[in-house]
Amino acid sequence: MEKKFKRTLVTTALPYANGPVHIGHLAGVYVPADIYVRYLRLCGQEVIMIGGSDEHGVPITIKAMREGVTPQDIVDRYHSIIKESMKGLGISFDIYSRTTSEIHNRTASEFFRRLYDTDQFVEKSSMQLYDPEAGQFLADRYVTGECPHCHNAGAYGDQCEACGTSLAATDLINPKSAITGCIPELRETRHWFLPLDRWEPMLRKWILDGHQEWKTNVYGQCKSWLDMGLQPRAVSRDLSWGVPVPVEGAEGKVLYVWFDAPIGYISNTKELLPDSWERWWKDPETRVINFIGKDNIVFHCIVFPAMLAAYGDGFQLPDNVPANEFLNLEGDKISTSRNWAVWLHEYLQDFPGKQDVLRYVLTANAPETKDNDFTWRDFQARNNNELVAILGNFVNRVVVLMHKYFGGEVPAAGALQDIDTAVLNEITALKDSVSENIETFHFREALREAMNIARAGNRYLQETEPWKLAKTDMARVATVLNVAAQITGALAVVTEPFLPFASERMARMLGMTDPMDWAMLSDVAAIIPAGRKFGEAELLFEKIEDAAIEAQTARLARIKEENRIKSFTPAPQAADVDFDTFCRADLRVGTVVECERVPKADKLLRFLIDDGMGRRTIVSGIAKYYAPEDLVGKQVCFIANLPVRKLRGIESQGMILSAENADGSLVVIGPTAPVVPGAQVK
Ligand code: B3M
Ligand code: ZN
Repeated sequence: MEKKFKRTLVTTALPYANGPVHIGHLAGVYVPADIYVRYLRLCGQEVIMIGGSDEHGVPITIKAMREGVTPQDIVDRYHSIIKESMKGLGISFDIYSRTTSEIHNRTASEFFRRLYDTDQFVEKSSMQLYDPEAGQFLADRYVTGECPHCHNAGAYGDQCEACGTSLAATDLINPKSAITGCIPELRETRHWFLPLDRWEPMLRKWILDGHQEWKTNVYGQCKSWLDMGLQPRAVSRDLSWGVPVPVEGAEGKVLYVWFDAPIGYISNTKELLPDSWERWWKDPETRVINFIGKDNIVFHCIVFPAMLAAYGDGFQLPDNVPANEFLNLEGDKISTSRNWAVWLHEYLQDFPGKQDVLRYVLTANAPETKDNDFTWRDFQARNNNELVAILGNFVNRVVVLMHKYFGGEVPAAGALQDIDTAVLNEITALKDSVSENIETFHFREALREAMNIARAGNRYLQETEPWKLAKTDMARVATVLNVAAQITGALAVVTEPFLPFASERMARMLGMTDPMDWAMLSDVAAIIPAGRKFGEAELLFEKIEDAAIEAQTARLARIKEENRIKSFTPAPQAADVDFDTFCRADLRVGTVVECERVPKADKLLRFLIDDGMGRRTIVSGIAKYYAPEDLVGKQVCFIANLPVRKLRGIESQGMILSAENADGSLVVIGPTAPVVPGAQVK
């Protein structure tokens, strides 16, 4: 790629250490960032990738409170799960640190202090929600209530997740403390605000005039924020968990998590490169790229740049902020609190050795321009029909044929025919397209083009049929397999950013012992020299069977059911009924003598009940929930004095009582010990 800049600093949003990372985080941030960084490294560029856990903020303290442990326990637990699992997936951070580190504390504190000393803040008193029972102010997620915009009842004090609006706790209708559940009162408190309005002209010029090349979702969000007019934003909170506000008289106040977290990018660079970190932040020849999800756009494009500009001292603003949209799971929004996610650490356990499959599916389906859906069926299909059938199959065929005809040693090519030059030209065009797409953050398209190299390879073998030529013209077979070997070599290089594990195995199979680089593709006819000895053929990918997919979909079905039960709210109590009216309903116990399905009615069962007075027929709509034979001999409660009703031609003499479950299913009500048939229920 062209070298306008000397080096690239890639930052990845710091995930909150209040839970493990899931496929949404990966598709939105870490997989695309890793593809980008691996590609730049292959191109021989100077690049570092900065990551780390975001260990402050209210979600962490709330989780600690609910579990009865300390916030430090929570962040220790999830930081190590996140760090290990990212490594397991091959996300190649140069550093993955944390915002509870000593160096971060110092850096964030010093950052605040400098802005304070240079009058970059305004100090204001305002009325904030206070929980008198807990004896503390309720910042951000410590308050829930009704969203003033969309009227979702479960909005948080900093944001409504239903409509995406960012809120102040005092905006909520009917606010409630998440600590004690009590209704908060307003109390006065003093905070520091960053006057974003002062930076509006700079931000307008920098983004709206200077970065029209940004993704439309990013540019559009910035424009609408700027057009609404920027307001001062509080950068401190009344909390005990966080970086203390380094100002006298600020006891009990910490930096707002969104003030300290982006400074984490700087602290982590310092931790990685104590002597040269400034080069990565302050040299205009360094290019900073922030990979984030769409809910983080305003913080990275408006707030953090304003902080950096206020700090001065040469800090560079990001050159690009390639934010993605969201990934859904099987049609529903991914949610940590509802456990609706595929967790990376669990995936790595359930699918050992299949890191590349997940990387592939998340890239092929990346939510680059719109929200997208992850489904297990698509995961299986992409593995079986693309990775196995196209990429794995091609590489395997070439290596097997090389062993069969040339003892595994790549023969020299003879004179190239048109079909040979055509396929080599096609590979050149495709690898250029991969480059161009990666450099412009179009990773899905880049991956498609990389796979098109394998498609072209398969087509080439199909058209040249070396297994037929082998009967008559071994010289021609040598040329064909030499060309095919070049295509496998191109694949080993081109797939490295996307599928690093498979790429490494390809390189081993192809005897590529030197480290790979993108420059090897400058002449695609000469990637693998004649005389190169191939290793044994191994399968790059294996089929994923239905059973593995069904285990995952069954797990999701279980979670859905658990969530339904958790979110069940009983219907409000009905209006009072006087006792005499109630007593007019004649409730009885009877024993089921016969029970069978009503033909052509999939909901209905016909019961014959021994009611102590004789036999009566009752038709009931519970066929979906019971096998008729299981009910025979059971005792049930029924209303005996309802008028007779005809259902499907059958006269039903009463109604069997049942309770409706959270999922709408029905459970028949009966006595807890045997009673005499015909007994009255009182
Ligand atoms: N922890 C928010 C999030 O995970 C946040 C990102 C910080 S980036 C500096 O959405
Ligand atoms: Zn809302």
